[in-house]
Amino acid sequence: MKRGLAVGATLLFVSGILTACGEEAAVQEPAPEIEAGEVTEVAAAASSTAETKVFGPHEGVNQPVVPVKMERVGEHEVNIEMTAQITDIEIAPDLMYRAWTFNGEAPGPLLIVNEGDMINFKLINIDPAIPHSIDLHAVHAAPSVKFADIMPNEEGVFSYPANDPGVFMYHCGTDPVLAHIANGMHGTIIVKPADGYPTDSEIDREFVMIQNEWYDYNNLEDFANGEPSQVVFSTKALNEGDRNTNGDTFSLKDEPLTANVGEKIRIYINNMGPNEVSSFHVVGTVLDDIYIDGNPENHMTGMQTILLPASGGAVVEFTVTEAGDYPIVTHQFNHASKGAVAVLRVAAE
Ligand SMILES: [Cu+2]
Repeated sequence: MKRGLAVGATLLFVSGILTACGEEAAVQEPAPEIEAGEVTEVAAAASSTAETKVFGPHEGVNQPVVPVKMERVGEHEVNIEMTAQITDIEIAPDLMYRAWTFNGEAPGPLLIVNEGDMINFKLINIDPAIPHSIDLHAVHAAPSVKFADIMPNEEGVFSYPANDPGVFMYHCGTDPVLAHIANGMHGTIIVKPADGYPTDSEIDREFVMIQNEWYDYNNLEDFANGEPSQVVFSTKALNEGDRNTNGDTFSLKDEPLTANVGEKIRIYINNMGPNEVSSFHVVGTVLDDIYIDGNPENHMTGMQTILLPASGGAVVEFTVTEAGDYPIVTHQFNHASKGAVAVLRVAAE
């Protein structure tokens, strides 16, 4: 709404300037001598909606979600196939963002492999306009070779060993990386530890949560020097039937995550940035066990808030001892006030 008003105000302002006298009739609609293109261009600078400002080559491009393909083809080998594509995402009520995505989701689909797996990765770039790529933080690989750009309407195949357990970010690494991440090309890959976590047997319920920021639509200047317009959470399906949401201000408030009193909850959390850290905090409990970056070796206990750098992940575990609503936030409340609040609704058994 606020942005809609801003665009309207800009249009009125521009109309006034261009017609020089600000007659009432001219304010109602652009004067005939104004080229429509001029107005569109100026108005676009203040807008973030897909309807009013779209990267030229992506005008009219809104590609349907393509399910990710993950197939185990051997005891220690998995094939993953993803698309790079352009898809509209609702990031706040009635605010659409023409996101650059993996598979039409932002954050992209959750990837899950086992420690020791060889990942055979195929990236199909169906964006008709620009190259994209995949940078997996979970692997050792030469970026210039294995994270290489895939041109529009082409595909690339790369193999990577996943030998480190944890909760890792993946993202598009194509220049300018900031634009590709801020426009939505990021996600989480979980590499499950071969020997599990020492607290596995205590866990009753688990979720995935991801934090990311949104800025003015495809505005590299705002990505680089501005403040995020929205800071958001999403959840992704860890098991079949779990929810998949995009990074938005409302989904995890309108429809809370749910648990029962007395349960020990595990959350796989990952911060996409692109720019901000997360001070991840669950109101009404203490984080009993924390595995920084999701590695079982990085076990910490009894923490109130964990710091996730841009790209950083963790596994956090806590108990809910009373029924009620438990907000989950980044304790940087300027960011929480921009959307980064989820609710865990705990029912009496
Ligand atoms: Cu990209």
